[in-house]
Amino acid sequence: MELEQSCIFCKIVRQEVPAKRIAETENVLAFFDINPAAPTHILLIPKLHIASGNDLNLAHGPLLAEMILLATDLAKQQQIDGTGFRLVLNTGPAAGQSVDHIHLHLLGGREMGWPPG
Ligand code: DGP
Repeated sequence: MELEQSCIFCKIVRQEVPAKRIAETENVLAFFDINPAAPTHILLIPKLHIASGNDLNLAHGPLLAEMILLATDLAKQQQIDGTGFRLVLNTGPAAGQSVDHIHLHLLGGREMGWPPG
């Protein structure tokens, strides 16, 4: 509970911290990343606090589907579906997870290398 009170993304959900929101569903909020790494860079988060991908289980299946389908809808809306886009779920410090509330990055609008750095 204490973690959820101080979590920056929970604060965005509660509108205690401003964010440029683009879409939401019953369980998912989408907003533009404050530090974009691509011409289109949107974050999709569950409205309820889940700290990391390590905390996911089968019961989260419908939520994950909701996140991915909203991301693909937004990719169409942002017109990056044709050129291509990337969905990223950084999990843990070595992968670069800096906010302990799961977030799916939707990145597009530029060429991307593989493997990612
Ligand atoms: P990651 O490194 O995977 O944990 O990505 C966290 C992302 O969250 C990073 O790209 C910057 C973004 N971010 C952090 N704080 C805020 C915020 O207060 N508002 C918005 N819009 N994005 C944020």
